[in-house]
Amino acid sequence: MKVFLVYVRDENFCRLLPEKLNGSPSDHGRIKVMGFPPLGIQTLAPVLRRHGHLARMFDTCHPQMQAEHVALAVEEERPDVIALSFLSTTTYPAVKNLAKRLKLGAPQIPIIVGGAFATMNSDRILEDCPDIDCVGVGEGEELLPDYVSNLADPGSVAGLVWRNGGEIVNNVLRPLIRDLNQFPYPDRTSLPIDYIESLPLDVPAVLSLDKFCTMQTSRGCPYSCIYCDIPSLSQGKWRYRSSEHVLGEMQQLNDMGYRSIYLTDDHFLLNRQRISKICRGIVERKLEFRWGCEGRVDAVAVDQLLIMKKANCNFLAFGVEAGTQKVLDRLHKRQTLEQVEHAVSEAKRHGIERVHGFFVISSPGETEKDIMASFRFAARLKLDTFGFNRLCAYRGTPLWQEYIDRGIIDDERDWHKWFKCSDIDPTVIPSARVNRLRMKGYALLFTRRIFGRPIGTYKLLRMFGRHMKKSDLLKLLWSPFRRRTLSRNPELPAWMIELGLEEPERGAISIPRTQLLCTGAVEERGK
Ligand code: B12
Ligand code: SF4
Repeated sequence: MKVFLVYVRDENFCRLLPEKLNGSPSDHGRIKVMGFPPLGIQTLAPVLRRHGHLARMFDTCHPQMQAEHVALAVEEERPDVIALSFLSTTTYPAVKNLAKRLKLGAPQIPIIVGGAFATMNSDRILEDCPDIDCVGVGEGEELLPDYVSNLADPGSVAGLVWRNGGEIVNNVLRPLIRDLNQFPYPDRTSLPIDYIESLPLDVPAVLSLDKFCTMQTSRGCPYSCIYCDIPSLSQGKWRYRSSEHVLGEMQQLNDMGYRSIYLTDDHFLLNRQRISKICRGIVERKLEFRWGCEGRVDAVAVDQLLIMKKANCNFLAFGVEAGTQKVLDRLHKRQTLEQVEHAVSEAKRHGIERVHGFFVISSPGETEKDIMASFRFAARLKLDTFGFNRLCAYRGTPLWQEYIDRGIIDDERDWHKWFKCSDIDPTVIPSARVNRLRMKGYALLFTRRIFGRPIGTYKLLRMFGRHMKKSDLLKLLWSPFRRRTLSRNPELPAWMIELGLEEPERGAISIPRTQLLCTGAVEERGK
């Protein structure tokens, strides 16, 4: 069978490398894109091939892989299945548009979708979008080949949600894959795209022009932060590939010339022994790439940081989230401020080049004082970079459920949306005020940084300045203080729209005390 695998992107998370920087030698007709590679389809393509199928990949970041180009390829090559892959709620409208366009040209070719959002919303998607034929729930390595081999008998494919005439059928769930070592390594060569290590910002923030890719060595997370979809996606379990299997892939990447790797594991830092084995392997094999990862502050052992540094780990991102214990507890973060301070300073002491802190602001119950405390806390930490995003609610998280229970979200009508908490929750500081506080906080943070750690700041700016125009660097530095013009109106729950409310009536909703004790959500994501 022939399968088209199409990764659908949010436009604002990728862009073509500006021409000025485009002259490096590894061209060969490949385009260069500042963004993360589509690891989901890169993972599934070789698995399908191993089952004897043909797999062709598309990534919508490529100017020649837009809806009209994919539609043309479908009409010319007549694949047996079109598989659309996307990550988040924010991309669902683009996926619907693409499915509609593809169905127009080839109504008889089945379209299956998969990925995190599709997994959480399978039957709703089928009710909502007639152009999508079925949804693959969860991991695709076993499900997709099974589906492709059983097109005439979708009822037999565990994990599939499909349409049988007018009825939506939920097949039995497919258990999580136990042995993650059994699959081939992702295909990082077939797409004619080189992905450039960069920050997902509105200026070309290129970090390096070295060959860059992502990799996943483990899946899931056993914690339960209230803003995060991972616990429900991974059923609270953490599963991992053996260090040998991981090192095999790393060796391959090294030999292919990759010099920068980002691990997209939900929580790479969970198992000390495993980290140690992987890092020792990198050192012994003399692998030359540098790498980065994300993890929780409470999982970092000093001995691992030393070996991680030796193994060329140059970037570590921690989910700090807040500078008050009250808010951390509300987010169900299960970490202390002391643990944050310890992890960050140990990472710097061991020489990790760039230590990043993810923060969220405008959590339920967070006061203006609490927000400023987070900025002051950030200023005290030895972080190199930081991001303060407004907390958001996504379907599938405990926070989403809290909002349903509090009558703020109507799951029937709002399931396809995502919300900034400050737009919908009366216990959260209003959005406009949050933005002003954020500017004030950044001003404080930048001032303390420049005067408190001038050499560190200079080195950091030099690192960013290597591949960025001076004007872009200035724009980047200025961006936190820029007055934001909204690119879209805030997403609001159906009932607020009906009542013509542009923001929640603060103080109007009384919240049961028990619910106040455990809840929150992310604009980007936390750890
Ligand atoms: C890396 C990452 C990013 C990268 C982007 C990566 C990229 N390729 O463009 C960056 C940092 C840019 C990013 C941005 C955002 N992200 Co993000 N991201 C992740 C993360 C941590 C890992 C994704 C990954 O690499 N997975 C590894 C690959 C192998 O897995 P996969 O793609 O899911 O594919 C597997 C299955 O899903 C399935 N599958 C995939 N496609 C298909 C198709 C079919 C047909 C089938 C059957 C199966 C199937 O099979 C694959 C193998 O098992 C996930 C967390 C997670 N664990 O999913 C969050 C996650 C997906 N992100 C999330 C969010 C919210 C966002 C943002 C909206 C945040 C923001 N506002 O800034 C943006 C939106 C970006 C976008 N849509 O383009 C949420 C989504 C929640 C939701 N309900 O929407 C997640 C789940 C994180 C979380 N803590 O909740 N993200
Ligand atoms: S935010 Fe990080 S630590 Fe919390 S549940 Fe999600 S992946 Fe786990």
